[in-house]
Amino acid sequence: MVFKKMLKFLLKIIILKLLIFLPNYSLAENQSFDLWLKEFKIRAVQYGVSNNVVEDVMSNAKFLPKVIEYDRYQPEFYEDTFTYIRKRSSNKKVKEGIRLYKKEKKIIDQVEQEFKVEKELLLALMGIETNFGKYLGKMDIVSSLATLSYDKRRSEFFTKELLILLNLVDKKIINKNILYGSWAGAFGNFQFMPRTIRNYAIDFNNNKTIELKKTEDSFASAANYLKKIS
Ligand SMILES: [Ca+2]
Repeated sequence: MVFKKMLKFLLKIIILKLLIFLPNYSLAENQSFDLWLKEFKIRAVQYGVSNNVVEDVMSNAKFLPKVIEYDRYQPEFYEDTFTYIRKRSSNKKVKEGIRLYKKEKKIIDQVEQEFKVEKELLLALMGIETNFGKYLGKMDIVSSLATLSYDKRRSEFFTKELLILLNLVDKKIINKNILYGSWAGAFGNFQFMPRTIRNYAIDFNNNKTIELKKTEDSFASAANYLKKIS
């Protein structure tokens, strides 16, 4: 039962993802990254982030050409649909999900009951996003978001994401030392963007910090997200 249901969700999520990411190519000239950074820091302080956190977190922000490359060549576009789906949904993936479920049964069942979100959906989503926590991404997401903010293509969107992230660090909701994730700034087992963290993430085990790379907080946060958007 878990097997079939999860496979069904895997396919559904992949198709949704394919529909969401529509290509949008427009290149424009950029000012220098350093100048952008200077202006961004001023904006962040105006946004309400403390000066210390802005200086501390942004001091290591770098322009990452690779991020721009990824942004222009997302797999949704350079793989044909069949290859894309085949790579991401398989019986093997479902089996891995079941293995994780057996290991974390207590927490996952608790989350399912409390939020009324099916565990198979949560597992399928985690399988698609990070292959059950195996690919959390190793990018410094402050630099990823800075690069995409600096880049003209979707500057406003990513600037806002970066401001929200700094705000979360400032409020000590998110630890600044673990900000590694995807090239687009997504973070944790379910690849939440900063805005999703702010709006939906939960400190499920009540230890005063939201740990989206750990089962408890990440499953509860994903369940809360799915419950609220449905
Ligand atoms: Ca926590």
